[in-house]
Amino acid sequence: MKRRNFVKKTVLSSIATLIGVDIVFGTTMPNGYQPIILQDPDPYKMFNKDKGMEVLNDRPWNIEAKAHLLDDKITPNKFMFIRNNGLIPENIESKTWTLTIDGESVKQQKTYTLADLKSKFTEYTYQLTLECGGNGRSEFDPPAKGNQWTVGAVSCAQWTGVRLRDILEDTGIKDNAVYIGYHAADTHLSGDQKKEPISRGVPMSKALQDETLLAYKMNGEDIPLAHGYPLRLVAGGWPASVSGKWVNRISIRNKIHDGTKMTGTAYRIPCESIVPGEKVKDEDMCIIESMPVKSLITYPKSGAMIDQGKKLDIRGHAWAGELEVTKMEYSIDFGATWKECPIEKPVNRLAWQHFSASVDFPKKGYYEVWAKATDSKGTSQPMILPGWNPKGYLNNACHRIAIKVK
Ligand SMILES: Nc1nc2c(c(=O)[nH]1)N[C@H]1C(S)=C(S)[C@@H](COP(=O)(O)O)O[C@H]1N2
Ligand SMILES: [Mo]
Repeated sequence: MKRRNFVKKTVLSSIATLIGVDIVFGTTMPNGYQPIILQDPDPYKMFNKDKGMEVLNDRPWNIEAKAHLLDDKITPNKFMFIRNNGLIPENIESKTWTLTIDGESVKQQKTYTLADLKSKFTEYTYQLTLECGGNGRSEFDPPAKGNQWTVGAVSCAQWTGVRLRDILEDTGIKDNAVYIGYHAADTHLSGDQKKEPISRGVPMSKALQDETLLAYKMNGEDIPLAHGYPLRLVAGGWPASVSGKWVNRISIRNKIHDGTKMTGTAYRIPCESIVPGEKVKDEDMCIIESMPVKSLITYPKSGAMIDQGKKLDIRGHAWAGELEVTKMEYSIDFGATWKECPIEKPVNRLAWQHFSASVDFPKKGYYEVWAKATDSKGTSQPMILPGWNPKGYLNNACHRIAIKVK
């Protein structure tokens, strides 16, 4: 065999290995051609995301928004961050999808189709804030491993579905129930079907709240595949990792759920604050529950320029886990002084709230606008980084934007 043909044959067979089947007309395939099936997928097209979104990882897919993209009161899909721990399930058939409720503390194990859920239970719609526990991780020092989220791993879409409580009451809950844990259809990165990428849960008190939904719609439409089609758990105000996507089983547990990413440093922080970098004993780690108070300036975009003598209208959102934001302030002098501005009531519990202000700048030059929210218990956002923790969770430092007055 001529060397050129030999090279082509070996290249062909290695491409065929990647594809998994033979390339039937491989000999007529142009030299150096990359078959479409091996070309990199365009995540923006694949997930219908705005081109301004930032891809942090492609295996698994992790994509975040930027502050100015989150200006809408209800986050549309194109600006919604994607956080995956494993591989998105393929070939989902909503007609044959089922949800099973089982576990040590279920009275009667039951399995429901989506049609059962929709016909047997009352439908509710809530706008719910979902923020990744690791949002803001990129600022921690020493750095924490994981996706380097800046500020854009938060969303507040409108979710429609049935109350988890109604389903759990339909199966019956034993007196010894402590926690629920979800199981889902995504695949572990290793491809090992026995391993779960993530399987988290919440205490019964959170599971039984009015706003904890098993949702089949997002913003009035079928949930986009990347966000959990055809069924996802939505528990607003808590780290979004408890809002299981592609959920097909929920266990009522007689102990704290011990699924993947419930233990060690995953979604757990030192119960007491520690020196940055310090090792923490396993028994001194606590599971993250309600997310801390936080806010985001969504208009204008950082770096905006305005003319001297003009006021600048700023706006954004604030949220506080299980609590409400009761006070909103901004500073243009690096936090030396603060001015209060109006904060709207949430449309429903666990939805983010909106603030706006008309800001006056005394003269030409560089400024930063810092925003600070305070929750109903009187806790405010820290101006800079809060307590260090091994995985870089819960960075709720004041959001800051740059402004030039010319
Ligand atoms: N089945 C499943 N559910 C999941 C995840 C996952 O990887 N698999 N990631 C969780 C995490 S860590 C977050 S922050 C949210 C992200 O939700 P989103 O991708 O819809 O924004 O989904 C949670 N639910
Ligand atoms: Mo997350």
